[in-house]
Amino acid sequence: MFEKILIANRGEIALRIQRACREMGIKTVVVHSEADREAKYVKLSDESVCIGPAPSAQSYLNVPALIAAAEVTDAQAIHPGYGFLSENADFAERVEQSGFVFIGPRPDTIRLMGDKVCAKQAMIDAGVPCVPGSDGALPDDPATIVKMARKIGFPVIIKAAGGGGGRGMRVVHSEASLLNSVNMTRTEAGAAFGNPTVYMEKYLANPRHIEIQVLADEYGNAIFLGERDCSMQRRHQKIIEEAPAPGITDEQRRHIGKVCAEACRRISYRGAGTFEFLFENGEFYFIEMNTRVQVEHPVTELITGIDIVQEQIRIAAGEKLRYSQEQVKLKGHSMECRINAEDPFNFIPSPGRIESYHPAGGPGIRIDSHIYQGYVVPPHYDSMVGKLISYGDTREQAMARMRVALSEMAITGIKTNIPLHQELFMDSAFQRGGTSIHYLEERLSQLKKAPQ
Ligand code: MV4
Repeated sequence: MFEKILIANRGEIALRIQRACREMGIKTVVVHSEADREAKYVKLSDESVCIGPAPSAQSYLNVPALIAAAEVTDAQAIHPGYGFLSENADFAERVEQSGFVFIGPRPDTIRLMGDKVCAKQAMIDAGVPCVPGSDGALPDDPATIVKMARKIGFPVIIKAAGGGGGRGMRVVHSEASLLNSVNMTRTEAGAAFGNPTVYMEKYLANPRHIEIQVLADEYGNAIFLGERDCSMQRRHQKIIEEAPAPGITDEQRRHIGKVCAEACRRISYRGAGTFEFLFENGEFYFIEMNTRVQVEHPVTELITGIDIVQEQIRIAAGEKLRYSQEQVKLKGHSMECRINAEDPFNFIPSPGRIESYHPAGGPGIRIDSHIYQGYVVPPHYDSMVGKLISYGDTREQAMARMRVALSEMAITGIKTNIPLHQELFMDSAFQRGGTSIHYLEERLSQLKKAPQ
């Protein structure tokens, strides 16, 4: 096992990774920007290195500074967390070339999944169900594009191969706007991702977003850890996640889970990963694969009892998976509220000093957060300041515990989205479960039209 790991991230996930390391007896190096110097998790680490000024381009995305920090501290491995450089194949490659272990998949796997056309082709080859579409990059010939769209049937969606997570895509409702939309998406994709390649899919009007968590080792072992429903989102920012997904049968879960684990073996996947699907009319359609630990991993941890970050570290150290599929038992229900420093209804960021902090607690409550009274939320980064996670024997119990926790939780000095979560946990459609990816935005526009 590693003796020392460098954590190339900040905030709650830096603390989460540090906790996993400390529990395993691994020393930690935390890198931080000038804006994060005073954070408590920085002081809790065995060593810390300032890697640059506040803007992430000069600190958390500064590859030479990160490699130098690993060199001067004699770290053996680097955990990238999520966001920042976590899905940057060039970074993973530089880490390995410099003699460190990258805690994640091999660089070529990250590169494969980063190109959404290649990723989809790999999944089709591996037997994963995908959204019907162009089966590869769109050609230049306008007549062929029109023919493809007619065959798929309108509406269609044009997506950039270099996009993902909602960036670089455009819905097309009729033939009249097709070629113009393709050209605009190409131009934007070329500018944003340096790759003008686009592809076409049938546009699913009202799907849910359901994802499968997997773990795979270097020896061809791969398992799935059930699914998460992440449909409650606004502008591609998830705000509530849960596991398992309401209404998914054991049969559906076993089937799609087996397909994902098999795909991992097929592509020799290594580490933790997530297969993202759209789910509509009882069918799963693969859209993307994430090759990092995700924000919402705790809901899976709570229903499986498996520490996903520790497993990432063990796999990176060359250990075999410690669980067979039969040993993975899903039990109970878990929900997660992302707590953001922002206005709860207009979403304007609200950085600043936390004057008081009263965390929630009690049975079935977990908080993953680096905040404390007196902590200053810097304005330079993502507004998420923590995650409130509940667990119960049933979905109803997990929801009831979340309602109590949301009423106890008090953060003053900055605005947070806790009031929005309180409203959503009283919402009858959400209480029934199974709302689509469009539900929150529709609900918010109703609130705007009819205040109170
Ligand atoms: C889609 C889709 C409908 N049909 N693809 C958005 C993020 C990226 N991961 C894929 N996305 C979508 N792809 C087809 N063929 C709708 C979305 C989508 C979405 C997906 C997941 C979560 C939130 C979303 C919000 C808007 C659109």
